Amino acid sequence: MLDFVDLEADLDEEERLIRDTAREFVTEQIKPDIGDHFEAGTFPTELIPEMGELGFYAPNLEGYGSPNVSETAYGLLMQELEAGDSGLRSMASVQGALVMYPIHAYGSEAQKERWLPALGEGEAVGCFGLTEPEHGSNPAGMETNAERDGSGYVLNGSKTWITNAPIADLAVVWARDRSSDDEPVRGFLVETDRDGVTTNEIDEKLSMRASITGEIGLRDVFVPEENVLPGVSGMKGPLSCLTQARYGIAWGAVGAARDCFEQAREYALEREQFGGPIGRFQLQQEKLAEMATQITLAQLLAYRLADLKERGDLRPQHVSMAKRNNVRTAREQSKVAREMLGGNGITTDYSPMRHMANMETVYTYEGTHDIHTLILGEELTGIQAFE
Ligand code: TGC
Ligand code: FAD
Repeated sequence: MLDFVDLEADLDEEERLIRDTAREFVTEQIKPDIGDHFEAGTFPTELIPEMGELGFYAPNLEGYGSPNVSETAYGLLMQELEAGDSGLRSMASVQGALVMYPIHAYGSEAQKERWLPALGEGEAVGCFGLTEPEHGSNPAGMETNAERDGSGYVLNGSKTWITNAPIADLAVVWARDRSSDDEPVRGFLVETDRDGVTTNEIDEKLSMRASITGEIGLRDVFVPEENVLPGVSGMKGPLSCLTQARYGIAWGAVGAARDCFEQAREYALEREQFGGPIGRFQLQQEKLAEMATQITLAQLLAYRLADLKERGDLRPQHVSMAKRNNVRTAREQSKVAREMLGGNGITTDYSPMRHMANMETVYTYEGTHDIHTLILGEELTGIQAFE
């Protein structure tokens, strides 16, 4: 596997073990069938509990069954899962960074005990409802709202493009609390079997086909007071979760790009044209050299992020730079790898075109490339250019 500057040498035993466990899982359980899942537009849901047993959901959290592994170990896990498919990493990212993290960071003791072990073991599936049909890049404009009603709240609104919504037991829904004058955004734990909740699947996707995506409809849905996340109010709630998930994506994208590189290198050495392997042509070697260089740079950024996160110095802007850069790298290099595979490259027998299609989603979700550009622009100039 590509590790040009020997980053492996600095890993501890636990980090190697977690990486190798995930790599083996992907090799044995994902790679054989992922092309079929991609074609069929399905996710291997039967593996969700096994992924829990293997510790793939938020192992970097502490307590409630989570082992509190290092941020490097967590990153390596995301990298290996996304080398299998972005849909697989998405499953783990949403469950861990977008559902378990907010409950862990902002939930009551009862909420933590009720949900964290079940989600960690993959007995329950969660989803994260922030995006709305009319409010994607600017979630602060959300219309979904909560009205006080006796001992709880009544929720109305709709969320769209929600990973795992159709198979989720629990949705973390972000809504405006109309009972306060300033209508702050608050997080609500909504069990999907509550009256008034619908979770239709979105099935026309040409990207992320091995991931289940849906809407969340909320029509006069009652949730008791104890389902509100008590520890946060305002956009900081959902945005802080995005920082966790974007961190995982910065690592994951490296895995997808690496898988494309490995496939292209193998193909270049095996495929013969004009009397020998195509890997002997300088044009092909230039592609491999550039791919390896870009992937190595992305790896270095991801490792640096882990160090900053470990010592508590990671800022959202650092994560924006890495999400933006590493996903762009994976998007561009998957295209080059596809090209090196010629006609075979457009089939699901090989991974690059599947990764390439997935990268269109990864480039767009968790803050589009443009939005991360503007976050960095604000950091560098002090001038906000969103509006
Ligand atoms: P702004 O006024 O800048 O900030 C509001 C408060 O939030 C704090 N904050 C953050 N905290 C932690 N992490 C971050 N990334 C944060 N960004 C902002 C900020 O300090 C402030 O706190 P306080 O205490 O002062 O109140 O917020 P804004 O509403 O103007 O945000 C601007 C913008 C454009 C950056 C933000 O809206 C944004 O990031 N938009 C992109 C939307 C997005 O990424 N959506 C993702 C939806 S979830 C998803 O795609 C899941 S895919 C999952 C999968 O399948 O893997
Ligand atoms: P828009 O915000 O409408 O953007 C359209 C275009 O305009 C983009 O190119 C964008 O970069 C550009 N643009 C927007 N604003 C600006 C600006 N100020 N300056 C310059 N350009 C701008 N959301 C969730 O809440 N939970 C999930 O689990 C989830 N999973 C997803 C899974 C998939 C497969 C997909 C595709 C999306 C998912 N999303 C999820 C939604 C995702 O986060 C949004 O699609 C994303 O935030 C962009 O919003 P939008 O699609 O409405 O695009």
